[in-house]
Amino acid sequence: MKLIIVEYPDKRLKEKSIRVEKFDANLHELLDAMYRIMIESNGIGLAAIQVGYAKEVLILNIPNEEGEQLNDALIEMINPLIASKNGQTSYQEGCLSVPSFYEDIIRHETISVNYQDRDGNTKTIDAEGLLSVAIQHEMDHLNGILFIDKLSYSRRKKFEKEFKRVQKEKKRS
Ligand code: QAP
Ligand code: CO
Repeated sequence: MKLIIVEYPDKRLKEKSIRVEKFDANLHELLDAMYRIMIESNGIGLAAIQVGYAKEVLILNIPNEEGEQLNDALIEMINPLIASKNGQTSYQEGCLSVPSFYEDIIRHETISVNYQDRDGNTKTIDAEGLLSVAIQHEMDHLNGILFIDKLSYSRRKKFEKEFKRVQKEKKRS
């Protein structure tokens, strides 16, 4: 299975993802292929819609304090739901589907998330810091929301201007 990253302004990124019912070999193959392309693309989080599958599937691989991105830190979340949330935090976010653009986004500081693993087992994670931010960013993708959709009117205009400039540059080269 060879995946490619769907990039803004592709309409698929606005699709609402659908709950996973079957925890079968096809799901496992998708998860494995998502991990490969995320690592290859230097990402720390990826939702299935970013590779064209409108399913409630996301993966996260947050680097440790040494900056190492270890395989055993990989988290796979199927059908995630936020059970509780507290506080506010701001983080400079990016997205593999919106390359080379970064902006500060306000999120909940801590969250508790219920989800299923690749075998359909129910799990709960209490997250803070970058993991909390990353889960919220990836869960937004499942609802067709990009981080740039959360910008103020003036910041969004700044993005659109920057985006057009980069597109023109790409055409010339
Ligand atoms: C989502 O984002 C995220 O522009 C994951 O040129 C972002 O992995 C969660 C990336 C911030 C929490 C905080 C972006 C790689 C990767 C780029 C990513 C790029 C290369 C983004
Ligand atoms: Co993203």
